[in-house]
Amino acid sequence: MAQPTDAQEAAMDRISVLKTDITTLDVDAIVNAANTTLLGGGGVDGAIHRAAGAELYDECAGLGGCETGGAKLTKGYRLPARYVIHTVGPVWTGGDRGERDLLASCYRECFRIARERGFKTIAFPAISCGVYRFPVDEAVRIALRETQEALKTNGHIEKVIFACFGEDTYEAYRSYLRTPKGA
Ligand code: AR6
Repeated sequence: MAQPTDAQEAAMDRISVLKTDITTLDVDAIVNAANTTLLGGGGVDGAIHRAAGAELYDECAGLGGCETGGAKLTKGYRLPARYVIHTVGPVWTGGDRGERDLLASCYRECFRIARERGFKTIAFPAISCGVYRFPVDEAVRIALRETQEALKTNGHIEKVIFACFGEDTYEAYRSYLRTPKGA
């Protein structure tokens, strides 16, 4: 595994990995791992819609869906988070259909919206790592690479939280982030 550079280490100070339910987080925006309809589903999507209430569904219904790799913003309604950024991760089908680039695009699009809105705190679930079956190690590496890249040019963001529900994603983030420089 490649070792982190100084710039990456500086970015890591603004990254937290928590084992938690993302719907409980009091941040500017939480990210939803949605599907192209944006009309809800299972996993983290279902949890976010349940916690936010019916008004979230109503706003989503007016958005006209979202393409894979894209992202759209709504309010957070009954969530402690002010906003929800809905992104659509790729379904993993072996890696030959642009899945890695599409997942990277999800993170870039979320950070683009965060920059436009001046968000200071943002929390991500492990996009595509559930029903969409993306290999966790690779997904975590893509998430951290895109986050470090975004943090280099976005001084506004104070904290990026990776909200992990399962042990697999939590351990993958922890093991990547605790690898000491030069080890
Ligand atoms: N907080 C944080 N993470 C969670 C939570 C939660 N409350 N609940 C689940 N996770 P998934 P995907 C984790 O399947 O793979 C939906 O039906 C979960 O353990 O939610 O992108 C959508 O509508 C996993 O690590 O999303 C789509 O149809 C991660 O979130 C489809 O699933 C993502 O798992 C999207 O699939």
